[in-house]
Amino acid sequence: MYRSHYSKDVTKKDYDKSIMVAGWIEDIRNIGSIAFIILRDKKGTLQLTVLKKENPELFEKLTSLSRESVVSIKGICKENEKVRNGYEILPKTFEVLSVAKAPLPLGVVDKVEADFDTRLDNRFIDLRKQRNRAIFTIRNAVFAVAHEYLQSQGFIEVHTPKITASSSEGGTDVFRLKYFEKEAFLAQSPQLYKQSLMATGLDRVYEIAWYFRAEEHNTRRHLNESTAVDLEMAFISDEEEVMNVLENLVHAMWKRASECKNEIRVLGKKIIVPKLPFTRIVYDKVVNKLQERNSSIQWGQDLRTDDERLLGDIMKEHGTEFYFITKYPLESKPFYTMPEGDKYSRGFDLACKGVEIASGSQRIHEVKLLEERMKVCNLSPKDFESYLNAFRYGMPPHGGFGFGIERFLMELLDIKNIRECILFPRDRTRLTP
Ligand code: AMO
Repeated sequence: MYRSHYSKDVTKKDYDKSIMVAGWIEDIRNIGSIAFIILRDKKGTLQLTVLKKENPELFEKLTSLSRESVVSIKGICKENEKVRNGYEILPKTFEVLSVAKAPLPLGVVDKVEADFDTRLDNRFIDLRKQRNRAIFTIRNAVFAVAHEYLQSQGFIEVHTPKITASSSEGGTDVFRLKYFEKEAFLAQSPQLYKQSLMATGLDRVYEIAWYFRAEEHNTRRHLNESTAVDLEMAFISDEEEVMNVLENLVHAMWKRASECKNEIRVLGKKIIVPKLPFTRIVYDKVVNKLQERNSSIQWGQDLRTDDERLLGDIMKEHGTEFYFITKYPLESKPFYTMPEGDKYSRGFDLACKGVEIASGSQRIHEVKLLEERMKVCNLSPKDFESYLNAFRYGMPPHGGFGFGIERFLMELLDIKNIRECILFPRDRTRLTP
């Protein structure tokens, strides 16, 4: 190994001993007889203090390296209160592991932020910035707790196909591809599979995976490839049981994120854990509230971005940032949504600060009704034969949700552009890196 310690793992016990550190050279300040070099690793930075008179050759070689070159250093760790970490390293030997080309396409510690496209084009450097990496450390933490929470509730993790024969969420924003002699689609959601699994006895399943939507618009909250936690549970009597799992999951994830103190500090954020249960507000009331504030929304329509934002403001005035919108009109929800009477459905959305982060419903589990609803939605049951078969031989009542992780991170960390919340975003114009 080229490293015995990360910058943040050095303790008083290491003082006056020889240790080995490795990382990227962030900055070199050469003042003639002495040089201060800032070395960066996964956990932070440390200072190398190099004295010319002690080893002129080592001094010369180290101080002439280009910024962002990768080195491994063996040296004596000395206590020094004036240095931020409380210690510095006096290098004795070193090895250059990789020399960085100059100039850099993007600075790592520059005060002036590069434009967003330059950042994304050079994401491997963009992610060297502590702030940007912190987002992914938090992302990792919230995924870990999602697994823990769902497993503790008896859900098992499943993986369903991402190349599919039919589209689950409607025709327009689906990516089509040639699958040998047939046409296939990239999965927009695991909807049809997670429901089919409810017929198997695996009656509580979840999947954390990526989905593809050919959304034409380049907005700050849409991706063409995004990540979601999807869940399906059987033997429910109404959608409230699903909403209950969702709010507990979101709460556990928010709480775990609030415990990532170092990352939150680096991001300069404050995370306040919401109280449970989240507010429930029926769709009809939402429409009234929006119309009172001069929105042009008509009953039956889905909320447009402006309406969602306005509702976020209204709910904030009532002291709530998380809320479920329930009892959506049947016509605004997908074919698999369980009707409630003629006009309404058992579909819901979960919004956070005016942004939809999840949606779900109780589903139809009777095949006749499912076929009828498909026809009303201008879909042909013939195209869904294998899905429909799963409903013909014993299908319990069930429901579930899809919960967008990048949307969640945006709201959690108050990030304005969803692209910051995924390592390598795919949007209307971006296919690389
Ligand atoms: P829906 O289409 O509402 O529902 O998607 C579920 C959640 O996924 C996220 N999401 C997106 N995030 C980023 N970019 C996109 N283009 C994008 N599209 C969706 C959102 C959204 O709330 N099958 C149903 C879920 C279910 O009923 O189980 C579905 O896919 O956070």
